[in-house]
Amino acid sequence: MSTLGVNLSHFLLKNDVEPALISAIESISNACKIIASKVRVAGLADILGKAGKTNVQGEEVQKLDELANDILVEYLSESKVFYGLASEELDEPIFPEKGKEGEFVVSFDPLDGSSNIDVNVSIGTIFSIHRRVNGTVEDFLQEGYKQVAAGYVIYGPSTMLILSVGNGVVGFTLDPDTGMFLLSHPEIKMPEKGKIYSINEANAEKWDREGLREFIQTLKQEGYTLRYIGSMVADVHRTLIKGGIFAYPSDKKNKNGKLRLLYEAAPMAFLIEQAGGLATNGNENLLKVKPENIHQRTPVYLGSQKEIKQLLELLR
Ligand code: AHM
Ligand code: MG
Repeated sequence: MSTLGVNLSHFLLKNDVEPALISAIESISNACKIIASKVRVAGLADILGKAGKTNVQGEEVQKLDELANDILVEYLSESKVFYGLASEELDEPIFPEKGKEGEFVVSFDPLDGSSNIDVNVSIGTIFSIHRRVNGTVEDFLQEGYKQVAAGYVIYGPSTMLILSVGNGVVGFTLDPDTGMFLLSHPEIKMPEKGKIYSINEANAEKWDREGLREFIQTLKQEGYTLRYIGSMVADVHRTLIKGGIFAYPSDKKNKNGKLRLLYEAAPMAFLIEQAGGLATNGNENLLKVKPENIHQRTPVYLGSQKEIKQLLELLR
């Protein structure tokens, strides 16, 4: 079912998503609605924060990425469906008291691109859900293709939830009047080929992967243009909708690049592939990489079929 305007829970029910997974996704979407409301007034929070570091409600003013993390931890710990939580903001995973019988583990980046908060540029929350297998930290270290759901919420001019439960990609827009995520993009399919490349080209001198500079040069000759926001959620969102390529490669200083496998690369790779694109670390499909630790970094190349195939031919 893909009736425009239907709300998230109804959509999941109608698509026969298992009840525990519906609860899991609902708890994430509820936490993200709260984060969206904080992001919307981020500038004000700073002004209010100056008076003794408490806001008008008498609450302590926190940095927004810490706040986003606290909100997610609280909501997801209460939801009973998550046996474990791993966050980019926390050194170790959390195993909530109420999640002892939980069927899933979730990994998330609470507020990706948070260096962009000060300049009012789109940022987001990224999440990845795996099934509980052993009931240990090992459960977070499953390959990306084993995700049962992945998605992100982008806090932009509108707040959107982009989601895959393994049968395509759908998008919901937060309706400020009803406070509900309503289906706005029933089937997100990437074009076979795009016109945009998205990479921090200031690092070009440092890139250590042979063939990458040549690849970018080829795209320029083919008439591609560059768009780079520096906020992965925003850059991937554009790539998902318009096609092209987003990359964060390794370089001489950062041998594994910058982005994290669990919280950023794997969920985005899942969405990109579910929308018909390809995702690689330059050597293998990102979804086949078995993580060795929860905070592991990886080079990332995500995009349309044409660009990723072309890249893989040139990389040495
Ligand atoms: P963060 O998780 O600390 O916010 O860092 C990740 C962000 C991504 O959103 C973005 O793709 C990347 O960092 C940009 O890095 P750079 O400024 O080096 O181009
Ligand atoms: Mg991040």
